[in-house]
Amino acid sequence: MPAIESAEVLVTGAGRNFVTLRLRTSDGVVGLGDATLNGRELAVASYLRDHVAPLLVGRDPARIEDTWQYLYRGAYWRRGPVTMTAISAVDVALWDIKARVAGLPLYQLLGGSSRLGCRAYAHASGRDLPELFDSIRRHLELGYRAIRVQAAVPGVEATYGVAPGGAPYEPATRGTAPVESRWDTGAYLRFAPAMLHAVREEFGPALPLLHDAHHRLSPSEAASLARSLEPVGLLWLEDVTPVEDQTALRLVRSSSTTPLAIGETLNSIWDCQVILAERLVDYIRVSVTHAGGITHLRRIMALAELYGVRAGMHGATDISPVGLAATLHLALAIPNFGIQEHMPHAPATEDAFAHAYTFENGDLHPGDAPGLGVELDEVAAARHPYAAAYLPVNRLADGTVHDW
Ligand code: CS2
Ligand code: MG
Repeated sequence: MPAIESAEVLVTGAGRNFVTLRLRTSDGVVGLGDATLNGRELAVASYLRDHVAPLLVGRDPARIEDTWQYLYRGAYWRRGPVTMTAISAVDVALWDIKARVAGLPLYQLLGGSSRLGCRAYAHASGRDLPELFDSIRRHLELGYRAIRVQAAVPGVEATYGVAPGGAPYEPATRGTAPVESRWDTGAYLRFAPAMLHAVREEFGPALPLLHDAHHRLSPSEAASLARSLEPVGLLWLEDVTPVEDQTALRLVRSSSTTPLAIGETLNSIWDCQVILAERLVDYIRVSVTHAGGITHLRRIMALAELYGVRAGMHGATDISPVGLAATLHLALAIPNFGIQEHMPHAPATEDAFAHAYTFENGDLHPGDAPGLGVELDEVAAARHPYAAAYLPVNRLADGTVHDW
């Protein structure tokens, strides 16, 4: 019986910071898992190196479910982003190994493809409406058929989701402390509906549009925004309220028919149990990287399916190519796929991670290479060392810390 022979944790700053777990078996099969937790990368690297790698060596790589339960129940301390990102990386690396041994792309082990490709949405943004319209046009020319729309709120410096002058958006900034931004909910609520109505007017009724409120509103503020956006006909309105308060969505849901999405920071099925069972959203955004890997995401998506909720999995740049590939294999296979977020990675990231997944005519496809279809080029990765980077901290005008 082959055994796991080594478990290495590789940290790189190729394009941005990424943590990758590489498992190698006694018969020479290698599997990769994404262990990147934006702004807290080294905590997961240590969890894996100091507490998980020693337990993996000698184990049977084929026993994926048993290893998942061993790490989850066996730690006693359950859930949480650090633990679940570490378990995810192990789980994905084991699925990669199993599929490579079978000589099949991972989606074949998950039931085979349920669709031709996974429709992706792009991020368009602008510092004003003309810049936003240009950004939407550019993404439509690239082939995207669904667009997330964010724009700078007049009077609010550094609005969430707005790229600096055409450059790709990346919220984490390098340095020894987070950048601090200022937030004004009133200004946002006066601006956002007008901005989204203007986009709808300019681009016509058929283009699927999305918008992210990034956890900043109270239930009544969120309900009133969702209601005012009904005529815009969004594909979804994302993260209207802070996500750990699952029942906050009840008021929003009962007040409006605007479709809702939430979940990129959730990391277990228990965190979305109420949201799903009460049908409080239309799309659930948990990621393979942060919510327990393929093994656990499959359960969450099966529960979601029961309640008519579809997958809209997180795909920001801090999901590495390894994490994105894992997401796409699952997305291609499950019956209740909705749409996949896509923020292309930086050239240095693409150099370090060769991947079989493709983007064509607005769709992502995981490709047909065995396993995940991702190879890590250690030399290219090592050219870019890790450097501390943080997500911003958000404050109100009077200095109170607010949700970012
Ligand atoms: C976002 C992310 O993709 C999204 O919808 O909310 O940009 C998020 O802010 C980052 O992934 C944080 O790591
Ligand atoms: Mg988001």
